[in-house]
Amino acid sequence: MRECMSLHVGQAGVQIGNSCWELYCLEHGIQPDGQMPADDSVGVADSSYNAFFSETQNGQHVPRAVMVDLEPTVIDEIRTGLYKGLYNPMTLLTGKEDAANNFARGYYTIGKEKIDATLDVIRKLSDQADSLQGFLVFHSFGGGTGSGFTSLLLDNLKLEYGKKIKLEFAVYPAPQVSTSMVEPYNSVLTTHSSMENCDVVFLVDNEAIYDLCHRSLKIIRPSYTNLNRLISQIVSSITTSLRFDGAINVDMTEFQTNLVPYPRIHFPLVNYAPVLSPDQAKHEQMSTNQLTMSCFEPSNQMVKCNPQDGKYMACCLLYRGDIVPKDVNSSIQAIKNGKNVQFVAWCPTGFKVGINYQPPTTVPGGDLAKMNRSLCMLSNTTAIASAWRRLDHKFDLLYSKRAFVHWFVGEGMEEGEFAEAREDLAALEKDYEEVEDDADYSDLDDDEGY
Ligand SMILES: Nc1nc2c(ncn2[C@@H]2O[C@H](COP(=O)(O)OP(=O)(O)OP(=O)(O)O)[C@@H](O)[C@H]2O)c(=O)[nH]1
Ligand SMILES: [Mg+2]
Repeated sequence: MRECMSLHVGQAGVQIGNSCWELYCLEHGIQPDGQMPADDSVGVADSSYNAFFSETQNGQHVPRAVMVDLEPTVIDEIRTGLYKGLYNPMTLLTGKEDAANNFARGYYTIGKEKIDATLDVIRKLSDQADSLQGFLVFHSFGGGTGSGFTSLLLDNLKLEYGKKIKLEFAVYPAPQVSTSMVEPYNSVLTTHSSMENCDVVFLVDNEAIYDLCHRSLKIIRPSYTNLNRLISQIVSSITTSLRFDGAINVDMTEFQTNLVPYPRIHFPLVNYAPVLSPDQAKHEQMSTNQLTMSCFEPSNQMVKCNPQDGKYMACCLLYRGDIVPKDVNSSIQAIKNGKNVQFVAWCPTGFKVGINYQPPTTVPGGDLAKMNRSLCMLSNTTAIASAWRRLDHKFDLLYSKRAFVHWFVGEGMEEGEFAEAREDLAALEKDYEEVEDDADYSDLDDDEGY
């Protein structure tokens, strides 16, 4: 048993978490009160879900999750909602006052008051586990808690659980649903601060998700609930190998090994298909080949960028449902033969494949059609560097006028941290350029920023 602990920080982290745990429960047949009728029946050999749920003496399945927000309202919704009986109340942590969209409040002033209590709960859950594999951390880049408190937490996790894997799901800010002016600051500060504390970061660009909901699911004005339901499908696909036994299942460490050629180049692009509403799905059945092809389309990306402008370093394909390995092989062959997917010269065009034979589950009354197969692709492409360029540009516009900086300095931050963080992001952009050109990389592992 290799347990995984989920940490949900700030509004976005908690609300996405809520949606993920709802979906996990449906997938594993766990009721909102934690009971799992199928668990008692004889012959249930697969208990991999216990990596994500701990089981109490009376048969209740409790998420190995900690939710923390510096203010109470978001977590109060869970405390009073349908799934209130699912969580251990000890693992729902709230403060009195939020970080007001300010990294420095989340990291220094307000966050400091909550960090010990949070670490205590994490320690308790970790003590209950036989062999904790690592952490999944959910948060926004833009919020004060999501950026600042997450960074503080990761600093502490590094000290206490140095070797354990840390995967992040981070919400990349989008103008459509933006909540503050200073999101570029918070994003750059938290990315800099977590660069060395995190192994893999899956970016979820709210603009890309919003467009998918709007265009593909025909939702006129998508709400956070709509966005989060789609995000949770993706999180579920990425974590199936951790929660299910399967014939061709790939371990999480194995994905990491395959996806991250250099420690800092750890932001894979996620694609998902099919994204169809129940109405559309009546007319469409996708073959494995069509599914694979459509997963390579830019409209199915979770971050807005153009893969044609970059090169791939690695590619993992996570299939679910009614899938035959032979069809997967021929689909990959077709992709390789196409001109669209260009790999860096130093990397063989290897595709890593995972198959989970259980079809994707949908939430009753949700936006996604019930399909008998789906595909989630994780690729490390240099094209994602454009997401950093966009963010850095917005940072520069604000910072050139030192706009809003006093709010951060007033909460204990030194102005020098802004420049330092921004330089680190410039170095990251440069790192992507270097891996893309086909020169000699023998010095990439030494001290030059790698
Ligand atoms: N996808 C998604 N994004 C969200 C959600 N809630 C907030 N966001 C985004 O997250 C950013 C704001 O951060 P929040 O997570 O609300 O802030 P917080 O972490 O609670 O921090 P403070 O409120 O400042 O203490 C904006 O970019 C929002 O668009 C959500 O439920 N889903
Ligand atoms: Mg908040």
